[in-house]
Amino acid sequence: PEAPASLAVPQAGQPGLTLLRRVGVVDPSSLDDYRSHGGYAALRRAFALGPAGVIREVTDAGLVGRGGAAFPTGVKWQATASQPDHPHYLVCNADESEPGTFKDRVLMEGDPYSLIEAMTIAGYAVGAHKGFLYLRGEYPRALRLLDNAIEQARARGLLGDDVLGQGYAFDIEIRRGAGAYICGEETALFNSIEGYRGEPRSKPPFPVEKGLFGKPTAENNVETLVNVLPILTMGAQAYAAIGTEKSTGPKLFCVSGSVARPGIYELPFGATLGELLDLAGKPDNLRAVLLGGAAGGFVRADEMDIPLTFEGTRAAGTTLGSGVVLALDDTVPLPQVLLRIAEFFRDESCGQCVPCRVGTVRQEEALHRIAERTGEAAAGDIALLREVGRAMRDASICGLGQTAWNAVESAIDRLGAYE
Ligand code: L3W
Ligand code: SF4
Repeated sequence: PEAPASLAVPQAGQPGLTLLRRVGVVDPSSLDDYRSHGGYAALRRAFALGPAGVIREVTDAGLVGRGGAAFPTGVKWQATASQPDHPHYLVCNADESEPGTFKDRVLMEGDPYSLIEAMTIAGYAVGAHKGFLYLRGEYPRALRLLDNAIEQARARGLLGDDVLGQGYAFDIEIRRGAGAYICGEETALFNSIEGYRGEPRSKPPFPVEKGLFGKPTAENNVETLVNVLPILTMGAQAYAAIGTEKSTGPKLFCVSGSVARPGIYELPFGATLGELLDLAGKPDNLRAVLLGGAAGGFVRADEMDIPLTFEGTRAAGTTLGSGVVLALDDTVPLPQVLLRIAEFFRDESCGQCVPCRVGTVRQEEALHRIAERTGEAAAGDIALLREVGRAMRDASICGLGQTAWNAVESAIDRLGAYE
């Protein structure tokens, strides 16, 4: 189905935004409008700096991945750029499928040229001449706008054999996902592009060495790439002054659930969970917040001081993930939410490895049983959940199986679910 045209950005048009500054302001189908709002200034600066200079800026800015794992982007780009094997590839992971995550969609629908410009810069930095944009299949509006943006950029010499007359060749091909969550895992995504089943590969080797078609590949999330534009236009130092020392820059948060104003919010890293929820309209009867999506964890309503940084959420025993903030008030039936999460993982497991294939089924079964019992009768199944959860975390090949028990564990230990 066609996505609605209105973008869920309560802050649209407000001053002081960095990543969202053009969203809801520019015409997303017009290259001229993008340029008149500062578009392509970052690419010009990139050509002035040269590939090594771009990587230095991104490293000095402290940019880390926004897909959930917070890996340093400069390290990834440097490792890709330095590989002797060729060709190098750039892959943009736009298969946004984490439940509760919709930030990349807003960027792509509201400011599609920014992603095309950022991919061109990333390709230049890592020595790639071809970029793949792997787009979630259920984002038809983003597809239309990105297709148009790529076509317009080609027509104006901003993609193609001689980008901006600088002698650098780069082009972008869009590939659509087909509804499988696992294809957002980088190596399953490569398999999908190559025409194989979307099953994760074992790492190492990491994609920087052997990625798409077995070649050195830099794979980055949409939001990560879009951050490169302000890094180059404002400079690494000014960018690093936003946020905290370890989590630099602005961050997009996907706020949904029991709040008055759900949508995408941009805040500097370091704002607290309470500050964000106040912006979104926190309910008086808030019971819990799911941070990081289905792969993340629950925190209680009295934990609003948690700083929204990678290090702050880690220290609080939870995760920031891709920026999901799903609020649940005390009318929401928690066992049903947990069952829905368990069902999701059981459904989306690719089935390649036993701990995840079997564990996600056993987890869902145990949760069904517990939902019908309490106290003593549930204790055995909670012990079973812990054992299965440990096996999935320790022995699964990829992040799906490794995180499939996170939300349930946190609901039991932090929220006292089933007590
Ligand atoms: C070179 C090394 N590269 C790691 C690279 C690696 C990857 C990146 C992060 O999962 C997480 C997951 C989800 N040399 C390297 C290296 N790399 N060591 O760094 O790697 P990794 O394995 O820590 O994570 P991952 O497999 O990319 C991502 C969590 O994010 N998540 C996200 C879900 C969904 C979305 C979405 O819908 N947009 O993001 C939610 O919490 O659980 O932990 O590139 O190659 N030595
Ligand atoms: Fe597939 Fe799950 Fe194993 Fe990942 S952990 S490879 S999704 S079976």
